[in-house]
Amino acid sequence: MKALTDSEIRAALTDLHGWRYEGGRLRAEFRFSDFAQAFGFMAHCAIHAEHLDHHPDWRNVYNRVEVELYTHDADSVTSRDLHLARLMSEAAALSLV
Ligand code: H2B
Repeated sequence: MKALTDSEIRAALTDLHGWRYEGGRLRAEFRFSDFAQAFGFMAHCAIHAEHLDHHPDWRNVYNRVEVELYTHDADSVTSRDLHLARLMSEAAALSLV
């Protein structure tokens, strides 16, 4: 997987709301109405992660899920991270309605 340049990453983030590029990683925080919604979101994203063979570093506290995405193999952010970020944002949008 090829590392993306900082400007490629920043350009991709313009239509990925809630994600920021910080410390060499994509980061986002999702909030839900309760733990069940947060965990449901994580279960949904876990299936995507398995399909993509690409896994988030994440932390859940009650209704909050903090996510960091980067590609360990490339020690950088790649198109796979952007792909997973997009899927996670879509999943969160579904759970929030
Ligand atoms: N997830 C992430 N985020 N980065 C990786 O480099 C990565 C991964 N590599 N999931 C995969 C699994 C690799 O370890 C396996 C062997 O394909």
